[in-house]
Amino acid sequence: MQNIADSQITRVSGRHRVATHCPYCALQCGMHITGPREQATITGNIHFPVNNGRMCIKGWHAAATLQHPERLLTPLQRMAGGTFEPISWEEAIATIVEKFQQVQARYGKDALGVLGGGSLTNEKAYLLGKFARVALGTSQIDYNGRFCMSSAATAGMAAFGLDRGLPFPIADIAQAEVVILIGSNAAETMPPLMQYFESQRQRGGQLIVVDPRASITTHGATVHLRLTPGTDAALANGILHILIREGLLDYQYIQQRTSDFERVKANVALYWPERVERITGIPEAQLFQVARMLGEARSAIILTARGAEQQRQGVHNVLSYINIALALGLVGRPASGYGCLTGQGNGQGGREHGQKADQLPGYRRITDPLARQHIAGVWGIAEEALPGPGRSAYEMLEAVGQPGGIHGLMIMGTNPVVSAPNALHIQERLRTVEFMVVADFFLSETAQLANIVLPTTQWAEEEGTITNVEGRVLRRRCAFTAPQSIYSDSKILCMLAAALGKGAYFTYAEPRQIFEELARASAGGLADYAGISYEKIEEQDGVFWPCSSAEHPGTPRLFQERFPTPSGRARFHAVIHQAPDEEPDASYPLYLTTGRILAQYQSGTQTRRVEQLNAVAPHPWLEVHPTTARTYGITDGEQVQATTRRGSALFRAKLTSTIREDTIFVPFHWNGQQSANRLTNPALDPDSHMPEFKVCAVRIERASASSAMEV
Ligand SMILES: Nc1nc2c(c(=O)[nH]1)N[C@H]1C(S)=C(S)[C@@H](COP(=O)(O)OP(=O)(O)OC[C@H]3O[C@@H](n4cnc5c(=O)[nH]c(N)nc54)[C@H](O)[C@@H]3O)O[C@H]1N2
Ligand SMILES: Nc1nc2c(c(=O)[nH]1)N[C@H]1C(S)=C(S)[C@@H](COP(=O)(O)OP(=O)(O)OC[C@H]3O[C@@H](n4cnc5c(=O)[nH]c(N)nc54)[C@H](O)[C@@H]3O)O[C@H]1N2
Ligand code: SF4
Ligand SMILES: [Mo]
Repeated sequence: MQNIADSQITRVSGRHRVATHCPYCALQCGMHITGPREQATITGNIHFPVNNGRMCIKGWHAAATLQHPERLLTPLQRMAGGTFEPISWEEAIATIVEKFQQVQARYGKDALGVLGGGSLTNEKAYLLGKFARVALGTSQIDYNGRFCMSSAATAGMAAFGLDRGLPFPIADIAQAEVVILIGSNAAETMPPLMQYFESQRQRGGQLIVVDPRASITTHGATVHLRLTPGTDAALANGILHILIREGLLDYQYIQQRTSDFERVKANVALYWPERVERITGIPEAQLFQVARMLGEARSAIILTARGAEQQRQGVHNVLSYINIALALGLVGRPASGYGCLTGQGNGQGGREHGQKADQLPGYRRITDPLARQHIAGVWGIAEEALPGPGRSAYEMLEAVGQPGGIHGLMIMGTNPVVSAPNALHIQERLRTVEFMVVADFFLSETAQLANIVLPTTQWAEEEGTITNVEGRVLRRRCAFTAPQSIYSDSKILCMLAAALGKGAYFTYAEPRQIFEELARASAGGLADYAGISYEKIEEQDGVFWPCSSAEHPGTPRLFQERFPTPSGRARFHAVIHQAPDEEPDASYPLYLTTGRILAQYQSGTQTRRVEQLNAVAPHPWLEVHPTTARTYGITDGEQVQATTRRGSALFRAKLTSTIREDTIFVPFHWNGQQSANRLTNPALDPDSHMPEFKVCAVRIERASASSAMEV
C-alpha cells in the first residue's frame, strides 16, 4: 500500500504527477505539476477545496521559472568593478562567516540584520528566526510582512486577542447575505476567489466594494463606494454612526461578548453623515444605503485588504471596520465575521513562527518571560541568550550604514530595492552596507547590490508547509530534484550555522524534522501547530490552526464561543480619523495610490521573467482620469513623469474614467525609472510600522523628450 504521505504523487500516462500548491499568492491554489521538469505542465487540482481547480495566469505559468536561463546555479561574489564572479560554496560560506564575525566584533551583535519574507515556507521562516537569534545572536530580524498585512494583524490582536487572516473557511463567503470588500482588488489579486462571490450573488447576496478606483472587482458589486484615498476610518465611523442612529445593532451581543462599546459610541457620534460625506466624498444617501444593507442582513462578512491597511493609520482603519463587525454581532456567527485577505503565499504562516522582530514561534511575544523560557527550552539555550525585540523592516533598512545601526545584512525572500517605500533612499542605504548576502534564485535588484549571492531551490524542488489565507496549513511537495549545484534555504542556514560553530542546534536531515520542532515550539502558543503533522495535512486537505494535539481536528472557525483575550470578550476601539501624512497641495496636487495588476507578482523578480506574463503586462500604466489628463495636456499612451517629495518615475498614461479625478494609480512591480516606490511615502503606522504605500501627494506632467527616452 502506498504511504499516505505519497498518495498525492502519482503516474499519469507514464508521467510523474505531483499535487502541490502555487508559488505565489495566499490563496495557495491546489495544482498538479506533471514532469519531466523540462516539459513540466501545470493543471488545477479540482479536488482542492479552495480553488476547486481554478487558477490565474500566474499559476498556469508557474513552471517557467524552474527552467529559466537566468536562474542562478552557483554562488556569486561581487567584484570591485561591480561584476559577479562564480565562487564555490566553501568559499562563499567561509567569506560570509568571516565577514559576519568581523561586523559583529566591530559593531556588536545587533549590527547584523536579517530580512525574511512571506514566500518562505513555515519551516524556512521558523529556521530563519532561530538562525538569527541562535546562530547570529542578533535581535535584528524582520520580514516583508511588515509591508503587507501587519496593520490587520495588529488590529486583529488588539480586538480579538488573535490574528488569523480569515477566522473562517473561505467557502463561508458564498453563504453570506452581504459582503463588504474594502481596499481589495481580488479579481486581479486572487481571481479564483471570485467563484465564492459569484455563488454569493447567485444566492441573492449583495457585494459592497470600497475603493477609490473602479476595478474588475467592482464590476460585480451592488454598490461601489469610491472614497477619497486615506479616509477609511471616517467612512467606517460614519457607517457605525448611522447603524446606531437607526437602531440596527445587536445589543445583546455587544453586552455579552464585547467590551468598551460606550467609548466607541461616544466617538462615532462625531461622524454624522454630512461630515463623513465631506471627508470621504461618499454621498450621504450611499452611506445610508450601505449601513442599512449591512444592518438588515442576517449574515454579513467584512473583509479588508491592502487598500485600507497600507496607511499610516492602517491599524485604526481596520479597527474601525472591526467595530462595525462587533456592533452587528457578526464575529463568530455563521457565514459572518471580519477577515483580512492576507497576500503572500505564506503571508499567514510567515507571521507566526518568529521571523518578526517582536515575536517567537507560535505567535508568541518575545518580551513575554514564559514564552522566552519555553522557546529557549525547545532550542536548548539559556533564556538570557535569547535576544529581545529588534527593528521593524523599514526601520532596519533605514538604519543600514548609520552609527549604531546595521552593517551586515542577510536577505532571504524579499527584494526591498523594488518593494520598499522611498526606494531610492533605501537603495542608497543598501549601497553603504559593509557586507550583504542575498539568497534568491534570480539576481534580483537587491541581489545586485549584495557582496555574495547564494542560489537556492524553488517551490517545486523542496518539501515544506505553507499556511494559506484561511489559516489552513498545507503541504508543498517536491516534484523535481533541484539542480545539483544549489541548496535549499534550510540547508544554507544549517551550513552557515555549522560554520559559525552553532551546528549542534541545526541538525535537520529534512524539512519534516524542522516542522516537527516548529510544532513543538508552537505548542501552547496562539498559533498552535502541536497536533499538525505532514500526514494529517494529507488526510484532511490541510489543517486549520490552532490544533493542539494529535486528536484535535483543527479549528476552521474561530471565536464561536469566546475570544482569546483575558476577559474572553472582544474589544472595541474608539478611532479618530486622521488625514494621511501627505495631502495634495499646490505643488503636489493629486493623490497617488499604488497596488497590483493581474499578470505581475510583487517586486517582479519571478513574473517579469515569465514570457507569457510579460506579454500581457510588459510595463506599468499610470491610471489617470481623462478630465485630469486634459488639464495637463496628457494623451492616452504617452509618457508621463510622476514626481513626489521623494523622487520621480516615468510611466505610460492610461486614460480611464474608472479612477477619481483627484487620484492616480500605478502598480509597483517594476524597477528603475518605472519604480512606483521611488514615489511612495515611508510614513509608518505607529503600531504596526506599516508604510503608507496607499496614499501620498504627487504631481504629473508630460515627460520631456530626454527623460522619456531613458525608459
Ligand atoms: N496579481 C497579483 N496578485 C497578488 C499579488 C501581486 O503582486 N500580483 N500580491 C499578493 C499580495 S502579497 C498581496 S498583499 C495581495 C494584495 O491584494 P489587494 O489588496 O487586492 O491589492 P492592491 O492592488 O495592493 O490594493 C487593493 C486596492 O486598494 C485600493 N485602494 C487604494 N487606496 C485606498 C484607500 O485609501 N482605501 C481603500 N479602501 N482602498 C484603497 C486600490 O485602488 C486597489 O484597487 O495580493 C496578492 N496577490
Ligand atoms: N508601492 C507599493 N509597494 C509595495 C506594496 C504596494 O501595494 N505598493 N505592497 C507591499 C507588499 S503587500 C508586499 S508583500 C511586498 C512584497 O515585496 P517583496 O518582498 O520584494 O516581494 P517578492 O517579489 O515576492 O520578493 C521575494 C524575493 O525573494 C525571492 N524568493 C521567492 N521565494 C523565495 C524563497 O523561497 N527563498 C528565497 N531565498 N527567495 C525567494 C524572489 O525571487 C524575490 O526576489 O511589497 C510591498 N511593496
Ligand atoms: S490566485 Fe494566487 S495561488 Fe492561485 S494561481 Fe493565482 S497566484 Fe497562484
Ligand atoms: Mo503583500
